[in-house]
Amino acid sequence: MAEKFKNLINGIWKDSTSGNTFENRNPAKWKEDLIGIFPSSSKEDTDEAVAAAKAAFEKWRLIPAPKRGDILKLVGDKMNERKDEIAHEMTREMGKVFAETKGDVQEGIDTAYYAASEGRRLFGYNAPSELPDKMNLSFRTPIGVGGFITPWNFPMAIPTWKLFPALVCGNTCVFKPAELTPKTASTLVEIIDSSIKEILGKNYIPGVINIVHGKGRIVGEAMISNPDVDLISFTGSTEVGMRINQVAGGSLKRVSLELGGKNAQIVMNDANQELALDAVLWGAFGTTGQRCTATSRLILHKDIHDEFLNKLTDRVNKLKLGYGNDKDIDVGPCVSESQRESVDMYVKIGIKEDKAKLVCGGEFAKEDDLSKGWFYKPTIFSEVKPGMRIEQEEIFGPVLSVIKCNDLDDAIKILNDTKYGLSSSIFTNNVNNAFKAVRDIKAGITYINGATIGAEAHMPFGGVKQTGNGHREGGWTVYDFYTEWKAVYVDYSGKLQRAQIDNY
Ligand code: UN1
Repeated sequence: MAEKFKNLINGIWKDSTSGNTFENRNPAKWKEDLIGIFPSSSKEDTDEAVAAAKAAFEKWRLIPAPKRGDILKLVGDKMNERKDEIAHEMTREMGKVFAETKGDVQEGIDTAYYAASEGRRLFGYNAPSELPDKMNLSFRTPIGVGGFITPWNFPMAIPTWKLFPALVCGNTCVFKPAELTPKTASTLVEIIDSSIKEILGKNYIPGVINIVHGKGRIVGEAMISNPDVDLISFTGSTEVGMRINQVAGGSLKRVSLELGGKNAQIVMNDANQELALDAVLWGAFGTTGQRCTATSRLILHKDIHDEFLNKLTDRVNKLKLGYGNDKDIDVGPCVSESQRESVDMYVKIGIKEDKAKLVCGGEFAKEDDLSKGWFYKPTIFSEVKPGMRIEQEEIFGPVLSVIKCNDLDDAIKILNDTKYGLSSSIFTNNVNNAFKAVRDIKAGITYINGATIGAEAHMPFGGVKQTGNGHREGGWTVYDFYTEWKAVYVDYSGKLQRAQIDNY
């Protein structure tokens, strides 16, 4: 019998009022491994969770921030203790290899400890008053109820990027995780709720963290249209992000969007080629290419193009596909059947419409046990030209487009010429090339001699153009999103002092 999971609303684990459920299955062994049954929740469940979060906010905002930080410290400790167990289960539900799911949990632990310490900072600033015997201060204050909608590719790290800073700042949370990775999300919420209980004891506040499983079309929609939700943080597709911005903007909610990417790695003729090869393999095929930061374009200088492509193809053909909890696996499956269909659709577009050259891969992987899951062979297209669909549209799978360039200016122009701007990378041993790239590449993240993936938890994370709406996650930058500023003027002169009038 598969385990049955519940929502957490107002401190109580309960089924959906709809009575509907959905299955969570292993993408590497689809038919044989049913992980759990989860509630497919209704608008009523979502509204109930928002009401609980709204009530909890009035108590939670009064808990001193360092105490809220202590809770996050305990959350980080618990995640650390359970790191391997959580990672194995995450590999089981979303497919990426165990080393990577451990990294995903570690990113959450880093974010927890960062948030814990921020509880003792949350700095505001003060400034001199223009009047005598008067003091000017400013404080960060919590906003209220946050709605959080997260994707399946980083089932632990991405929710922690949002929930942890939101909580330390004194906001309360309603969390709707991706339907493909509900188990990792449930574990995270159980850890947060039990840590609140342990630290607050008899003063435990139910409703600070709520999880409502189910469909974006129902739970997500209910969240973004509920007037009691004050802010929304979403990571996912540009299309859905635009819809959220429209609906949530209608009631002036604060909205943070982390959306698509079409990231490129440039390799110049003066680069360390072996290093650049390792990086592109990791950036393009790690996580089966299912990262917003994945390398989906490789821009090769014409002098090294042929040699580099040959070496890369050899290496790609040696990548070992399989279940990510088995030993020595390089690449797991696509997360779902429909995701694999979408990858295959783009490969067909690459061949038929774009007329690019298929160098390797380009089909489902079905040898032996691979036929049990949603495996796709790592794929390379060469002779890709700027403007082709496979060069412009986000594929979110193990497909790399190789483009030849003439020089640095040409490379940067090709790199910049998409509607997205998340991550980017250049391999060069010429310091002038490197600094020019840092200045001219239009992206939120640029790596010099590193792959496009692997951002660190304490650095600003996000992108330009249609990758987002200007906010950043990670580091202290995200604390601007989860707080409202309050300016406070203290007049101790004992008389009415009119600013801008009595002093000039
Ligand atoms: C994502 O794919 O949405 O920088 C997040 C990276 C990871 C996070 C990726 N730390 O690749």
